[in-house]
Amino acid sequence: MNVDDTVTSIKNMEIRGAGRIARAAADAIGTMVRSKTWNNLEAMKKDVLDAKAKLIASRPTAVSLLNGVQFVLKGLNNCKSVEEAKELLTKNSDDFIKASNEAVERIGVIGSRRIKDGATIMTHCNSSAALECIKAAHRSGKKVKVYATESRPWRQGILTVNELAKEGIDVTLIIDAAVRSVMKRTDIVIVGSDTITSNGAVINKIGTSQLALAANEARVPFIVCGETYKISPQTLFGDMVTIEERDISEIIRKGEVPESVKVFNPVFDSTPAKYIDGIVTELGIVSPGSVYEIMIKQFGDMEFK
Ligand code: RUB
Repeated sequence: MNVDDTVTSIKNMEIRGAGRIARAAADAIGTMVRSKTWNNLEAMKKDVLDAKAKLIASRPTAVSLLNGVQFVLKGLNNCKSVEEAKELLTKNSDDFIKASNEAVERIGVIGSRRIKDGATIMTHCNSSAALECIKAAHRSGKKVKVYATESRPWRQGILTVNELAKEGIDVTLIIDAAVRSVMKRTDIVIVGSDTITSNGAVINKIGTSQLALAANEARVPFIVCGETYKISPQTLFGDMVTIEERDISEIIRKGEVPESVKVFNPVFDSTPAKYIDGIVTELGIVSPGSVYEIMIKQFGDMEFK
């Protein structure tokens, strides 16, 4: 898919989920670099940087998008010719997509070890990484039961229940307001992440922090899954994560309430580190307090800004 179509698909949520949008953005740059011809390196760099700007603006919260694109552009400034730059960026794009898919698979294997045979799991929204843990546990022969939240307003929970049911997993759909009540029957919560900050807080679908509070109150372990490129090095320097606000038409039909009524539609929230028992990455399970070390290991040689 070309850059503009990818941007449109990300904006209108045809492509959604932090990992998927990062892979789509990497693929869009790879496709552009493969298919276009340039007379000089400066012209190519300009197009690539324009594409980067459009792609990273398509959804503001998931740092996976920025990190994925940065990965593809890594080394561009050292290239001496268009041919060299094309070869490098094409390889970077393929490498990122491969590594990203492998990371999800690895997270599934590692995270599944935290799921006991007979466990009842609660999940929120639709996270490939979180669902991979549940599927891997199921495939390894563990009997699991899942409560999946509806995740208003986009109802990504419908995707989740379909995906899990297809695998033959015992899954129950609940409304978001049922979280605290159903937590009593839950052994472990597993969710995904859009951005992980340097102090171990996790930004994920709106409502995630409610699951975390309810889990904390009920002494239920709260596990987050995130590929290491969900970590935001910028947060180390005080940058705040922008919480995306989407159109109110996602919540309310025109004319349903008087014009004077304000409607607010933030689509992500932040869960502080103190409510998180572990972050499952492709490198292993880390405590939220160890995010900084992982960040340095993974991003040490990259430009943070
Ligand atoms: C999706 C969402 C997911 C994370 C992680 O929100 O919050 O939990 O993106 O997903 P949206 P993954 O539907 O608004 O994009 O593990 O697939 O990267």
